Amino acid sequence: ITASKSHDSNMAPSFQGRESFFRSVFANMEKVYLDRNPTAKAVLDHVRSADDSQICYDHIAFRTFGVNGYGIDSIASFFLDYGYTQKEELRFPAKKLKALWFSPPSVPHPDGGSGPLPRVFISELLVDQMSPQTQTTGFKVLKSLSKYESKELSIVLFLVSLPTTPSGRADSIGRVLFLHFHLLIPSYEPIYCILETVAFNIQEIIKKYTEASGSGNKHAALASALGSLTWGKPLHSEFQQLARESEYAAWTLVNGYAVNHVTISTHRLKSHLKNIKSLNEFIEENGFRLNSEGGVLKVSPDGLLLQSSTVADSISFKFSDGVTESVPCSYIEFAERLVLPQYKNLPEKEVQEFHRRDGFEVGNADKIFESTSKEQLTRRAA
Ligand code: OOG
Ligand code: NI
Repeated sequence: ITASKSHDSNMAPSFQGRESFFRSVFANMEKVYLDRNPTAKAVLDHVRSADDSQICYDHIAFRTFGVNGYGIDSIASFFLDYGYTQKEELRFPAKKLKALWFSPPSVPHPDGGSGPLPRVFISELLVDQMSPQTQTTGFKVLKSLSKYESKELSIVLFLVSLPTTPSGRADSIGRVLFLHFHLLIPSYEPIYCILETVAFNIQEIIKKYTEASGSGNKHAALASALGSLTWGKPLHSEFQQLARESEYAAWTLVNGYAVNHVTISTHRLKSHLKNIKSLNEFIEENGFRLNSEGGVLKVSPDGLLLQSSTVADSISFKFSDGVTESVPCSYIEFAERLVLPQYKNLPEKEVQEFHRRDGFEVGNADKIFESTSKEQLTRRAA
């Protein structure tokens, strides 16, 4: 007995130590999230004051760039190392996204004050499916060779140099402009300046930042817990270009590995708020807007997974070129998992999490992704 006792006490601390380290990393990720997202914090406070149960998270979510080791695996490895199991894959062809979810290890004493661990939902942008062409948005004056100026008029004739075409093309643009001005003002002398095209390529912008982070992908969990980007801040124009093609890409460029959302498990609450429809009403009554994409309540085809979410908060972001603008940050989600048909006769007190609908649903998720979209955010400001 003595031997087995001492064996137990040798084992217990190592397991507890491991779990407590995991929980402390997780708590820091959550702290960064709550500090940055006043809506998420206020929603949790409101739910806590109306329902005196310990709030359980159904899941937490992250976004990543699916390129050169920066995708799902980069942040998943931390959860896998701490006992999580990889589950199903979800595909979002229109958004060019893929996601995986991970189930938590079972915790020996879930009610010992610490509560069960949440599922983890991680998505990635399929970067190689982004438009590969370099797109030109305009011209920037490189060097002005001469200028026509009179009291009434100030004209510069542009000699345009395109990086992709030899100077012949540039010269012809210059000539066209010259002819045009010559017709307007016959005395007009050709005046030249050199323009540089403003060109961008979505894939290259993403790779520029992920590559510049060095081995940042190996430290995704650390970055998330510290609330730091592993790459430098982008130019404002780069953020805008990405947003034009993929709002997800733009979000990930400025938020990196920060928690995208946590989800309150509504069926584990005690009050009437355990019903997600009541919770939605409660949230709206308290002045918060819910993501209305495809209707506020998202229901899986089997009717057993019900989800809703707030519209993301925005945060003021200083881009590397000095431009400061507000960018979308994170949101908070709600999920109610109903009891599976085979357990429908179980007395309510006996129902446990594994008796309920598990996993995620592409149709629901597709709409929840919109919680950070410009459309939902501007609807909010209106
Ligand atoms: C994830 C959206 C999907 C869910 O629970 O289905 C989702 C995201 O916005 O990154 O959270
Ligand atoms: Ni979610």
